[in-house]
Amino acid sequence: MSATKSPPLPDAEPPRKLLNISRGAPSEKAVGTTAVVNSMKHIQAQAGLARGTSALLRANQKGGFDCPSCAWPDPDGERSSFEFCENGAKAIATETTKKRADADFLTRYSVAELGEMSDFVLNDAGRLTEPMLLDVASTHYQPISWETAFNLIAKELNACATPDDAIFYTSGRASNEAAFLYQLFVRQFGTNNLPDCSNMCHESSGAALNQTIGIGKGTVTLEDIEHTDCVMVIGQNPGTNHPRMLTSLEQTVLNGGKIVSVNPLLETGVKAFAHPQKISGILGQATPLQSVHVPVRLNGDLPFIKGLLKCVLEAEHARPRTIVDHTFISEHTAGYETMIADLAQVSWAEITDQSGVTESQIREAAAVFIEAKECITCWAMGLTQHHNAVETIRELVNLHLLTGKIGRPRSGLCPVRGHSNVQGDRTMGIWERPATTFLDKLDAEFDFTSPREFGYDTVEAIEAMHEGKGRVFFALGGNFLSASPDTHFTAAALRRCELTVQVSTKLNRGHLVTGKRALILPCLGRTEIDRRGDRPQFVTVENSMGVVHSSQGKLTPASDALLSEVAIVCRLAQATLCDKTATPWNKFEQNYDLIRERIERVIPGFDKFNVRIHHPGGFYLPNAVKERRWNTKTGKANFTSNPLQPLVLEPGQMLLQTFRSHDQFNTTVYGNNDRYRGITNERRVIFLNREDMAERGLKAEQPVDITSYFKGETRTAKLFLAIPYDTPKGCAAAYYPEANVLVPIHATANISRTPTSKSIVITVAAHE
Ligand SMILES: Nc1nc2c(c(=O)[nH]1)N[C@H]1C(S)=C(S)[C@@H](COP(=O)(O)OP(=O)(O)OC[C@H]3O[C@@H](n4cnc5c(=O)[nH]c(N)nc54)[C@H](O)[C@@H]3O)O[C@H]1N2
Ligand SMILES: Nc1nc2c(c(=O)[nH]1)N[C@H]1C(S)=C(S)[C@@H](COP(=O)(O)OP(=O)(O)OC[C@H]3O[C@@H](n4cnc5c(=O)[nH]c(N)nc54)[C@H](O)[C@@H]3O)O[C@H]1N2
Ligand SMILES: [Mo]
Repeated sequence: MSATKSPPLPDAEPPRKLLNISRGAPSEKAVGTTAVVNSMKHIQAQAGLARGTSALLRANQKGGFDCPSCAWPDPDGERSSFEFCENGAKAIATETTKKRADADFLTRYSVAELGEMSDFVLNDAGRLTEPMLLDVASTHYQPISWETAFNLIAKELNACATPDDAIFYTSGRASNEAAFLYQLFVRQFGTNNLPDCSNMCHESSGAALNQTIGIGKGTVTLEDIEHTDCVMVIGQNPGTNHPRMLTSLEQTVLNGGKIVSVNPLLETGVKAFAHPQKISGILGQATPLQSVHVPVRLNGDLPFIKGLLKCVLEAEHARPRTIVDHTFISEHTAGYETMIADLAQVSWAEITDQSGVTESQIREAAAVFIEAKECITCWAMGLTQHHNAVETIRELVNLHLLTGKIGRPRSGLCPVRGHSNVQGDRTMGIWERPATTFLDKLDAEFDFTSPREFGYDTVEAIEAMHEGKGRVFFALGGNFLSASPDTHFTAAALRRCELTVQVSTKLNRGHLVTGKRALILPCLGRTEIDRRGDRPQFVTVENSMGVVHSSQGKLTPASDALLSEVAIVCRLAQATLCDKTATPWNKFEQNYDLIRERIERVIPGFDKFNVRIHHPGGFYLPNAVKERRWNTKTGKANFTSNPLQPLVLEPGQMLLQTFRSHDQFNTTVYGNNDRYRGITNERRVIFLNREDMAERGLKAEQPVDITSYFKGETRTAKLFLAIPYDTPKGCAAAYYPEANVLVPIHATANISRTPTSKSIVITVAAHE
C-alpha cells in the first residue's frame, strides 16, 4: 500500500442522522417489574439466557465479580441473590454478549465505513477478539500478533525524544492490580503523564475535599445512608446512574428519613421507587422518596447552598446553641469567622436571582436540613462539571462543618463515584499530580527514581497532542475521543500522534479516529475467568465508600486470544523497558498475590492485603475524617470563602447540560431509549423549557441546530429534535457524547480543570 495516499477520514462525531422518535410522559416511579423485564431482555438478546443469568447471579456477590457498571457499594452484611440493577444488567449483557467484533468484522469494513455506523451499532458489533493494527495510510485494521504489537509500541515509545512525549490514559474500570502496575510502568518509563477519566468526573470533588477535610473521598457508609435523618441528593440522577442507591434511599425513607433533591429536573428515580425484589414493588406499589425538590437553575447550586447557610445561621439565632455546632467548630475547624463575614455580604436577592429558586423553596429545603439531627449529602456530575465546581463543593463542606454533620455516624459527605473502580485507580497512584510521599515509597520499593514533575491531565493531554507534543497515546480502557470535550479538537489532537493504542473490550469511535498507526489490544472483561500461572486469578476494586473487595469472573473468555489487563501491562513494560527495569513483571503476570504484596508495602491501608481480601465482602480503607482527624495543611477542617461567580448570558442564550440517558454507560450506547424521560428511539434530542421554545418559535420535535459560545469562539451541533420538558427557563439538556462537539476545550473548572460539560452557553435555532 502506498504510504503517500491518504485514505478518507472517519467522522469524529456520531452520524448526524435521525431515527424515528416516539414520546410519552416521563415516568412517575423508578424500577419495579418493567426494569426486571428490561434487564432480562438485554441479557437474553446479548448473552443468551444461561450464560447471561449465570453472570447476573454472580454480580456483586461475595466471591463473585464486581459489577462493571457504577461504583455504588454492596451491603456489608447479608446480600440478596439479586445484587444488580437494570443498568448493571445492561453492562453485564454488553460484556457477556455472544456477538464478536472479530478480525472478520474489522477487515470487512474500512475505518471510514465503520465511522458511518452509530455508537449503538459499533458497540453492538460485539466483543473484540484479537489484537488489530491500523497501519500507516491504511484503510482497514489487520490482525497482528501480540508479540509484534508489543514490539511496535516499545519501538515507538523508545523513539520519543523525552518520556513526556507519551501519554497514558486510564478509564475507571481497570482493577487495582492493573492500575498499580500501569502507573509503575509509566513512572519507570519516566513520565507522570497519567490523565484519567476522573479528570472529567469527580476531580472537582477531590480538589474541594482534599483542601477542606484532607481526604479526596467520601466519609460515610451504606449503613449511615440507610439510617440517617436526611439525604440531600444534589446534581445526581441515581435512578439511571446508580440504581441500587434507590434501594438504600427507600430504606432511609422507611426508617423515617427524608430525601431532599436538588436538580433542575424532576428525575424519575428520586420521585418514587418500586423495589423489584419486594412483593409490594412487584405489585407496582412504589415508596415516594423525595420530600422536597428544589429545581435550581443549572449552576445555581452555590447561591442555593449560601441560602441554606443563611437559614442555618438564622435558626441558630432564634434557638442559640442548638443548630450551629460551636464545640466542633472551635475544636476542629479553621476559617470560620472569614466564612461567616463573607456570607453576610451576600444578599437574598443575589441568592434567589442566581439560583433560580425562590426564598421559600430554599427555606423549605433548609427546614429539613436543620431539623435533621444527622444528614448526608450525595452528589455527582451535576456539581462537578461547572466552572466553579470546586467552590460549590467547598460550600457544601461549609454547610456540614457549620452544623458538625461530618465525621460521626449517619452524617457526612458522599461524592457518588461513576466508574466501578475509578476511586481505586486513584488510590493505586493513577494521577498526574502524585504526592511526593507516594513516589518516595514507590521508588524505595522498586529501586528506581520516579519523575517528580507533574504530568498532563486530560485537557492538558489533548492540548499537548494538538500542539504535536504527544507522540504516543496509550489508553487502558475507555473511549478518550468521545468522552473528552470538543470532539473535533480532540480528534485533531489524536490524529497528530505517531501511534495510538487502546486496551479495550468493545469497539468504539475512539478506535476509528487515531494516530498515524493504531492498535487495538483486546482484554478480558470482569465477568471472565482470568487463568494465569497455575490457577484462576482474581483482582480487587474499591467502591465509592472505600471498601476494597475481590472480583473474580467465572465465564469462559470471549476469545482465547484475550489477555488480562495485568498481563498486557506486564508485557508492555518488559518489551519497553527491557533491562532498564529490575521489576519481576513476569512473576507479577503469573501470580496477582505478588502484586498485592507490593501494593501493601507502598500504599497505606492495605496491611495484610492478601489475607484480608479473603474476608467476605472485603475491608474498609482507613478514613481519618470518620475519626475527625484532618490531614489538611492547617491540621483542621477548613471553612472556605467561595464568592458567587454567575455566568453572564447574552439575550437569547441558554445553558446546556450534557447528561446520560437511561440506555447508555458513558459513551457505550445500549439502546436509543430514555424510558424515565419518556423518549423512545432517539438520542439526538435537546430538552427545552416550553417558554424558551415558544420564544424561539420552536415546535415539539422540530429539528434544530445548537451553537455554543466561549471567549469569542463558536461551535455547532446540527440536527437535534427540540423536546418540550419540565426544565427551568434558560436550562437545556442533551445527551453526551452527541453534544460533546459543543463543549469548548478551554472551558474548564477553576483548580480541577474539569470540562464544564454541565453549563455550556448556547443558542438554539431551527435546523438549516
Ligand atoms: N447506567 C449508567 N450508570 C452510570 C453511568 C452511565 O452512563 N450509565 N455513568 C457512570 C459515571 S462515570 C458517572 S460519573 C455517574 C454519573 O452520574 P450522574 O451525575 O447522575 O450523571 P448525569 O447523567 O451526568 O446526571 C447529572 C444529573 O445532575 C443534574 N444536574 C445537571 N446540572 C446540574 C446543576 O447545575 N445543578 C444540579 N443541582 N443538578 C444538575 C442533571 O439534571 C442530572 O440529573 O454515573 C455512573 N453510572
Ligand atoms: N459532555 C460530557 N462529557 C463527559 C461526561 C459528561 O457528563 N458530559 N462525563 C465524563 C465522565 S463522568 C467520565 S467518567 C468520562 C468517561 O470516559 P471513559 O471512561 O473514557 O469512557 P467510557 O465510555 O466509560 O469507555 C467505554 C469503553 O471502555 C472499554 N471497556 C469497557 N470495559 C472495559 C474493561 O473492563 N477493560 C478495558 N480495558 N476496557 C473496557 C470499552 O471498549 C468501551 O467502549 O466521560 C466524561 N465525558
Ligand atoms: Mo464518571
